[in-house]
Amino acid sequence: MSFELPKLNYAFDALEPHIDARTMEIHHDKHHAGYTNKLNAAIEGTDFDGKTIENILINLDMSNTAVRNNGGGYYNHNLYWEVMSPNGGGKPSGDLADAITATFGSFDAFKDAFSNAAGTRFGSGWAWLCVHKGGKVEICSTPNQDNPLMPKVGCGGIPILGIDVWEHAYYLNYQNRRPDYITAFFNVIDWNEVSSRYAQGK
Ligand code: MN3
Repeated sequence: MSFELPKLNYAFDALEPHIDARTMEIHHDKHHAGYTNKLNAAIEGTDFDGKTIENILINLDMSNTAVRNNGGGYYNHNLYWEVMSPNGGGKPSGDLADAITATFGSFDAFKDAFSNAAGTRFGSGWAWLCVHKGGKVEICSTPNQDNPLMPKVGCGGIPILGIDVWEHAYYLNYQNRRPDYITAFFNVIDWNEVSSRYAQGK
């Protein structure tokens, strides 16, 4: 069994003007495809073959850099595409909104904290909103293609929202202006999808 590059649920240009079509196309068809192919090559014939990506990452030996980098890259981008939507933006409601308010005090305070985590991640990496068992949410950032499912990485828990802050995610449109990309990302967050992941993860 091998992992497949998922199809996007929307067109490459569907997230414009927030994320441009060319960036989306290269990011999905080249970068994510590359992680997928290299992950498959790294696990072929090993004990990982046939396991779910979550199972692989949770039980990962962090010294296995091929699976760490490419398995992380495969999982992280799957999540990233799905938590964005042309109909996104706004704020969460229901249980997720309550959990965010309980931890951060308000949605605006959460937005500041998440933006800060994404903006201050030095070099390449990701910022996450994760849910812990019981429903508490937490923000962290991780380098490269690491994520909190991996042993002793970031805040732990299950990622329910993630932003890619590698330059390949924004450089064509925003150049060095990562903060502008982070602000724009909030206009495409699919809070229904994040809420559904919160409900499953808690
Ligand atoms: Mn990327």
